[in-house]
Amino acid sequence: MSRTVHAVCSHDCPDSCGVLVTIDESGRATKVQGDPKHPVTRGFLCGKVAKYLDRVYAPDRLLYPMRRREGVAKGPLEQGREADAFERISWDEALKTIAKRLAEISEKYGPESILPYSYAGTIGVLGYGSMDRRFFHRLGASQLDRTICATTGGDALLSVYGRKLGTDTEAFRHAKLIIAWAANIHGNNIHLWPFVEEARRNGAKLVVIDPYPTRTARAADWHIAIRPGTDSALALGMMHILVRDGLYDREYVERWTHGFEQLLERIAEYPPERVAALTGIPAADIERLARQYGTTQRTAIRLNYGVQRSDNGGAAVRAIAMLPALTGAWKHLGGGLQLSTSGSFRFDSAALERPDLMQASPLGREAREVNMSLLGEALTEMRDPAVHALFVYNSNPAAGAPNQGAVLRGLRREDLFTVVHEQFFTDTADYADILLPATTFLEHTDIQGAYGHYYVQLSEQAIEPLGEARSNVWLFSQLAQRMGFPEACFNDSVDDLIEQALGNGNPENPWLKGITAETLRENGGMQRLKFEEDREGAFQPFAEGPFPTPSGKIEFYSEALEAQGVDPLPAFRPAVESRHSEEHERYPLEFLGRKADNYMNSTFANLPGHQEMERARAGVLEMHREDAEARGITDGDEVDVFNDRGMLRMRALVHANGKALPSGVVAARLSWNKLSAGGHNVNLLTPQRLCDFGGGPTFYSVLVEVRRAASSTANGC
Ligand SMILES: Nc1nc2c(c(=O)[nH]1)N[C@H]1C(S)=C(S)[C@@H](COP(=O)(O)OP(=O)(O)OC[C@H]3O[C@@H](n4cnc5c(=O)[nH]c(N)nc54)[C@H](O)[C@@H]3O)O[C@H]1N2
Ligand SMILES: Nc1nc2c(c(=O)[nH]1)N[C@H]1C(S)=C(S)[C@@H](COP(=O)(O)OP(=O)(O)OC[C@H]3O[C@@H](n4cnc5c(=O)[nH]c(N)nc54)[C@H](O)[C@@H]3O)O[C@H]1N2
Ligand code: SF4
Ligand SMILES: [Mo]
Repeated sequence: MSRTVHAVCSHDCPDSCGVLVTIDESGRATKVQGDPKHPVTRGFLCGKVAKYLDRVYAPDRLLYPMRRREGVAKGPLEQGREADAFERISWDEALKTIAKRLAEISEKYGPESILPYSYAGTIGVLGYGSMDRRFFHRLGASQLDRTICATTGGDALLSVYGRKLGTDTEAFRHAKLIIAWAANIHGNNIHLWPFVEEARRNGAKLVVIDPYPTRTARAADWHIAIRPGTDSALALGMMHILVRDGLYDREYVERWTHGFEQLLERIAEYPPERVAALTGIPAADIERLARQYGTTQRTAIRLNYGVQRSDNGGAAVRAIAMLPALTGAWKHLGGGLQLSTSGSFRFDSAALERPDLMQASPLGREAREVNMSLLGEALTEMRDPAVHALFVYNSNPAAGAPNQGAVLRGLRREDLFTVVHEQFFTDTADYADILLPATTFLEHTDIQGAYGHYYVQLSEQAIEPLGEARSNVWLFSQLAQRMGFPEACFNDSVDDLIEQALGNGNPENPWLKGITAETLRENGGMQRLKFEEDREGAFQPFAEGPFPTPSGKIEFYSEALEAQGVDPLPAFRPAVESRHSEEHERYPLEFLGRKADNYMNSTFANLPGHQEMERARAGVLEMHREDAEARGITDGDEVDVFNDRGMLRMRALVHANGKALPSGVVAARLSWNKLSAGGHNVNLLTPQRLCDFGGGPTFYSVLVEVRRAASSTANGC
C-alpha cells in the first residue's frame, strides 16, 4: 500500500509550495505533486521541483561523511570524480574531529575566528536557523550578517511601512493593472502567474519593467526595458507626474503619510525628460505609465529583489514602494504592492536561536558580525582575529558569492579549517576539509512560512534519510554534545522546536495564535494566518494606519535612515559601475549575471534533466545586435567577457530583435563553476561593493567589455 505525506518545498522561492509525496511499501518516494488543496500551489509544481526525485535519488548524492585525503590540495575537482579526493569516515569520527578542531581554534585564536556561513538552501524554519544558531552563539563564533539576497530591499520596505507585508497573492486576481517590477514571475514565482492571468482575463493589463526580456516580459502587454540601476529615477518621475496632474489620493496622503512636503521638493527634480535620459525610456512612455497607474484604482505592483542588487538599490525600492502610498492603492482590493510577505509570520526566532547563549560562551559577550556579502574580504583580509574555521551549510558560496576571485583565494587557504554540510559535491565542497551529508526536505520534518503568500505549513518527513544523510538540526545538536555544552536546549527535539517556533500565546505573533503542529495536521498540513483584518476575503495590510514606523505613518521621509547617514528621501545616484559612471569608458557594457530559470541559484545545476531544460542559455552571453556588430561578433561566436576582476569564455547569443535587451546591456546566467568553461561562473565578474544601505551585494551593477575570442570561428563550429 502506498501512502501520501504533505511536505513543503524548502527551496528559496517565494511560493513555498505544498507538496504531496507518494511513498510505496518499500519506503521509497515514487511521486511528488503540487498539493491541490493549497490555495496558492493549486496542484502544480515548477519544472525544477516536478523532477525532484531526480535530485533526491541522484547517483551523485553525498551520502557519507568524508575527510579530505592527506596531500590533496583544496580546489576545483572534476564533476563525478570528487569522491576520489576524500576518504569516507564515520559520523562519530567526523563529529569528534570537528569538535576537536573548533575547540583548538577557539582556544588559540579566540572563538570569533570561527565563521558560520549559511543562507537559504532550506527556508524551513528549523533548517534555516535554530539549533545551528544556538550552537554558534554558545561557541562565541562570529555572527554572520545574512545580507546576500534581500536585506537592502527588506530594510527599504521597512523604512517606508515598518513591516514586510504586501498585497495578498490571491488578491492579484482583482487587480486591473499589474506591474511586474524587476519580477521574473515565470522564472522565479510561477504560482503568482495564474492570478495574473485571471486578472488579465477580467481586463487587467500587465506591464513588465526589466532590462531583460524574461518570459514574463514577452507575455506582457507592455515590456519597458529600463536601463539597469535607474529604477529610482523612474519611480520618482512617475511620482512627479502623478502630483503634477493631481492623480494622487490627497486624503490618504494627508492622513497616513509622513514627509509629503519634503517628497514634493525631491520629485520636482525628476521631470519626464530628465528621467528619460537616465532610464532610456522615452518621456512619452513615462507619461503613459504614470497616467495608467494614476487613473486605475486597483493597481498591484509585484516588486522583486532584482531591483535592489545595485549601488542605489535601497533608494530604488523605497521610491517604488511609495507609489501605492501616493495613490492610496492599498485601500482597494487587488491594489498595493508585494515585495515580501515574510513579516507576517513572526516565528519566535529568539527562542529558536537563543542569542543569549553568547554570554555563556568563552567570549562572554556579543560576537562581532561579519557581512556574508564580503566573504572574499573576510577570508583574505580580516584580522583581530582572522578567520581560521569556516562552517558552510545551506549555501554554496564558491558559486553564489560576489567577488569570486577573493572568495576562492580564501577557500584555498590550507590553514583554514573548512566544514561543508551538503547534499552534493558543490563548488564549495571542493574546498572542504570535512564534508558532511545533508538531508533533502523529503528526509526531515520542518515548519515553514513563505515570502510570497500567507500560509504556514508543516513539512512532514516522507522518507528515511538516504545513506547517512542528517538534518541541520541533528548535526548541530550532536556537535553541541561533543563540545560538552551543558544547556538543555541542545537536546530539544524537532517537535519542541516547532512548538517554540509557533510560540503560542506570544503576543508578538497574534496571527499564529491557535496554530499548532496538531491543528496544521488536521488541516492537511497548512493553515492561513489568522488575520483579524481580512476584508472582502483578502488581507489588505496597509489600507489604513497606524503603521509600525517611528512616526506611525508611511514614511516618505525617514529620520531613521537619516540617523544612519543615509539620504532620508529617495534619489537617483549612478552606480559606480554603470553607463552613468566614469568606469564606463573602460568597460562600456552593463552586465547582468542573472539567475537561471531552471535552477535555484546554484541548486539543481548539476542535474542532467535540469541542465537539459536550461541548455539554450547555459554558457551563453546574450547581447544586443548593435553591440555585437560593433565588435565583429556574430551569433554563436565564442567571446571573452572581462573586467578587472576576471575573464569568462562564453558563447554569444545575439538578439535578432534589437528591442529585446537594451543596447549596452549584456546578460548571462548563474551555474556551478566547475560546469562552466574556464572553471568560473558569472560571479568572477561581480564586485565586492555594497548597496546604499542594508549591506546587500551589487550583483547587477557590473561593467564589462566583450571581444570575439581569438580561437572563435563563426557560428561556433
Ligand atoms: N551573480 C549572481 N549571484 C547571485 C544571485 C544572482 O542573481 N546573481 N542571487 C543571489 C541570491 S538572491 C541568493 S539568495 C544567493 C543564494 O546563494 P546560496 O545560499 O549559496 O544558494 P544555492 O546556490 O542555491 O546553494 C544552496 C545550497 O544549500 C544546499 N542545501 C539545501 N538544503 C539543505 C539543507 O537542508 N541542509 C544543508 N546543509 N544544505 C542544504 C543545496 O544543496 C545547495 O548547494 O545567491 C546570490 N548570488
Ligand atoms: N527559477 C528560479 N527561481 C528562483 C530563483 C532562481 O535562482 N531560479 N531564486 C530565488 C531567489 S534566491 C530569490 S531572491 C527570488 C527572487 O528573485 P528576484 O529578485 O526576482 O530575481 P532576480 O532574477 O535577481 O531579479 C528579477 C529581475 O530583475 C531584473 N533586473 C536586474 N537589474 C534590474 C534593474 O536595475 N531594474 C529592473 N527593473 N530590473 C532589474 C533581472 O533581469 C531579473 O529578471 O527568486 C527565487 N526563485
Ligand atoms: S521552487 Fe518554488 S515554485 Fe518550485 S516547487 Fe519550490 S516553492 Fe514551488
Ligand atoms: Mo535570494
